[in-house]
Amino acid sequence: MIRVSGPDAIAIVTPLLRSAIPLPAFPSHVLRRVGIVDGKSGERADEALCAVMLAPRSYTGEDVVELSCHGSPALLRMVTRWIVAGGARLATPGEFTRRAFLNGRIDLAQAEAVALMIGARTDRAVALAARALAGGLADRVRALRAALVELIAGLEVELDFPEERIGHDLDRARAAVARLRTDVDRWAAAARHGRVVHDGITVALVGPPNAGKSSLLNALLGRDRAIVSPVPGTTRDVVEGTIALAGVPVRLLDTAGLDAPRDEIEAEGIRRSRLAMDESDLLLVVLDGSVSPDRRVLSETAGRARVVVRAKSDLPAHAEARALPDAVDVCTVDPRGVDALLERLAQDVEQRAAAAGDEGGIVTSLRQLELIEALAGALAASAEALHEMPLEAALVDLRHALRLTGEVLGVDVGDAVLDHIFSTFCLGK
Ligand SMILES: Nc1nc2c(ncn2[C@@H]2O[C@H](COP(=O)(O)OP(=O)(O)O)[C@@H](O)[C@H]2O)c(=O)[nH]1
Ligand SMILES: [Mg+2]
Repeated sequence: MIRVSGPDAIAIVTPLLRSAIPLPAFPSHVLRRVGIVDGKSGERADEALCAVMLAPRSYTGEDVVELSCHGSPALLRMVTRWIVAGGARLATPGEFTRRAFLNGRIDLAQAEAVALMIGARTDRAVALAARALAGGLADRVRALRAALVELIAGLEVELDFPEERIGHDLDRARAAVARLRTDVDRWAAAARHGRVVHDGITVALVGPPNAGKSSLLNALLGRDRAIVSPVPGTTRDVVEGTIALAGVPVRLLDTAGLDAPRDEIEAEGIRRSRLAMDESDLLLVVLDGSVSPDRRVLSETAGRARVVVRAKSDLPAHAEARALPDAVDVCTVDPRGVDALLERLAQDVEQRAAAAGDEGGIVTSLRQLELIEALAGALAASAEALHEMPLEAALVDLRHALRLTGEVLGVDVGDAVLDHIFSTFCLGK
């Protein structure tokens, strides 16, 4: 689809179309079949569907023409070139959404939700992004903003006319701040869970060579991703694949194993295994259940979030391996042999991703999450100040909180912030 937005959109596209009625006479928001021709030679290039959406009732709030062509990249490049030759220019990443924001069609929180939707990789992440897109967070922040304005105004009156006591009395202000804090703390918790759903988690398979790590990776992925062999040291580079568990993308990293290296390549493999371990949220410590467990791997991973896996459970178990507390048996030669592990992993993921209480799930950009956390801090500081210090101190914190709500919604944010946000979008959104 080619999208043209701006006051000249219709004039620029008109010479390229052949249709029963000319483009400027198109009714708004109606899809019509058109021919697309080379403006110079008049030669027909494609049959397309065309819609005009007149300002302000369009995504950007400007006049918009959309052409749904046949999907050949060469064709799309060609038509785009003609449109550019007619006076348009190529959009920068996220520019349509940026214009929608600048023209007041959506607030900044919703604009960022568009990027979250585009980046959503599971059903669950899509559901959260849809909620954000519908204004889930923005509505809450707007309500908070209104409450802060009222609170600040009340306290200012209190300061200016203390003898008349027409403002909020202090107890009411304290109670109001306490309520707002509870809300914002809940949002922050829910948003942190939401980031897990959106970003997913990374799980590294670690353990001694030949324990069955690569076989386990393949079994979890349901395909032969990593090379499996009885030769220790087969896996040298980190191999990865992603599955969805509990609606959360789970990136699995198979590693070379932590052993004394026999050569330079293996040494590099082990170094990469350690890096993979460091960037992981959870470790699967894979031990061959038929031999004495590798104590070094167990002690090296003891401080980390981990699940100990007793691999090759089809073989007679070694007594010491059997004694490992809380280990999950897996067998990769049996098609159901990893079900127990998948269930255990899904539980772990669910805990990290669980929607916090009645918030029902919030996903935000990292920028918004930082702002919400700062907001929680500002409210906490104002609560303290309302108890101990002169009123002015509490007002400073509350005004700071008010500014932060503005930043979430995009009130008075500078170009630098907008550039940063929209640079993460893809072209054409
Ligand atoms: N009996 C049995 N052998 C297994 C199982 N999983 C892996 N193996 C064998 O153990 C050897 C090492 O497996 P591999 O996955 O390459 O281990 P890695 O070095 O830890 O990646 C191979 O010969 C596999 O066929 C299992 O569940 N049962
Ligand atoms: Mg391997």
